[in-house]
Amino acid sequence: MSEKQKMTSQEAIGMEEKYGAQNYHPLPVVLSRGEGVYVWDVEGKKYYDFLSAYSAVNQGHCHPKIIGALKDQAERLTLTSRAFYNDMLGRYEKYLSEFFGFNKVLPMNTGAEAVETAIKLARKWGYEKKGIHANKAKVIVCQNNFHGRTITIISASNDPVATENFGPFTPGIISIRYNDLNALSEALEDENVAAFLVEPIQGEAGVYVPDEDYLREAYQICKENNVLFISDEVQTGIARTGRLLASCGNCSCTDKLCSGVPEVKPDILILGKALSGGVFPVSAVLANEDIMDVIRPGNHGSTFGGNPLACAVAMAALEVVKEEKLAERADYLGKIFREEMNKLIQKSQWVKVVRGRGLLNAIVINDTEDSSTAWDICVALKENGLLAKPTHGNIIRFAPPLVMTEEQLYECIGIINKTILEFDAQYAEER
Ligand code: IF1
Repeated sequence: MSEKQKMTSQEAIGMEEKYGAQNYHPLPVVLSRGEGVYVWDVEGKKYYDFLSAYSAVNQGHCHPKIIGALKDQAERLTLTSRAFYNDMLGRYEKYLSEFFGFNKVLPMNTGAEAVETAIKLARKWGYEKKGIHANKAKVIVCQNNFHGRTITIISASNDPVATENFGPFTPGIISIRYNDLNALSEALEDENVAAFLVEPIQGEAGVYVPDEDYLREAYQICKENNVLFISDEVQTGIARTGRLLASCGNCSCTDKLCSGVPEVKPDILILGKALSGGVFPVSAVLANEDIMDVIRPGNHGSTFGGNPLACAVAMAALEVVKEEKLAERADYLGKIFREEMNKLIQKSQWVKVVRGRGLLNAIVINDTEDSSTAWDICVALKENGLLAKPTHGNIIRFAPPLVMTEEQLYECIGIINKTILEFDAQYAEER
């Protein structure tokens, strides 16, 4: 970019405010460059990224291998549509199937599209394989879920901010409490249920980790009732939680991390975000043939889904996960992080709880949900060189890129400690 084109943070924020729909309330920082675990603002200040674009940038910003694949493929062929075959899609589908241990892939773009796809697939399976009467199929979801922004998906949401004045909503959804097996058993008594859609860890709800045996048992009772278990791993997948998938013990991950973990192999697996390393939207629905074969030509699709550029980028992004052992790294660093946050809890009146798995963690701030404390802490963290974002008022999510080193993590823990203990000192002074 030429000097003339450069702008200040204030100018950039002003333009977004003037010309953009106001559907976000971002932290006041304007980023213009990223590399690995770091991002830089337009004034050149460097930050640790502790959001990773909501876990899309697990492989780190602008990973050279992924960007290399992007450039190579961009110079050859970017889009054919599915009206014709291309020489990358089959290769990618084979790679993805083997990587995650399924035998069929349906490629899409965004996470929400993949969730929609999974719901369509489950309904069609319900009618054609399970024998549910026409238009009666239901899908069970969990309270406080986050699966995306389309009308059908928000029909499954109980967040008033996401749903108010967007009705009428899609019927056929049953909402039950998360982490409640009795509620699931009860809901499964309805023979029109085609599927149970669940996040293995609820991200947006505030990184809510269910009981140890929840997913395995939930899967079991779904099987007993001939109901599909759909795992939304858009946020938890691709090594984020210290294993390749948060729900799956039966995949091709090379490491020992899966063993000893409750073995759940979802009937339908939904991936997005880090499937492309955050380069551009690439999502996928995976299932075995006996489910996927209800989808026939014309039933579903997307102009961009399965484009050769996405195929090249996603394969590179998954290679990086394997080569750089990102699941092991997330597992190891996550333990250090929670240990250190538990020490901070002893010292600070502002931090109540730390929870999470791998490098998907959150701290709960000791203040009311409508207080601005978590926001103020995030602004102070930004000043000290670390970017994170509050969720649900008083919760701060911490999800750095998984390529972080132990040394970098300790530096970040230092920043978090210093920032929060400054809040304690300030509070003591005010009293
Ligand atoms: C936004 C949250 C994260 C997801 C799961 C599907 C999707 C998402 C489990 C849809 C997307 C994003 C969307 C983003 C904020 C973000 C988010 F805070 F809202 F919940 F990550 F924590 N399933 N999550 O988490 O994927 O269509 O966006 O590609 O601003 O809406 P998408």
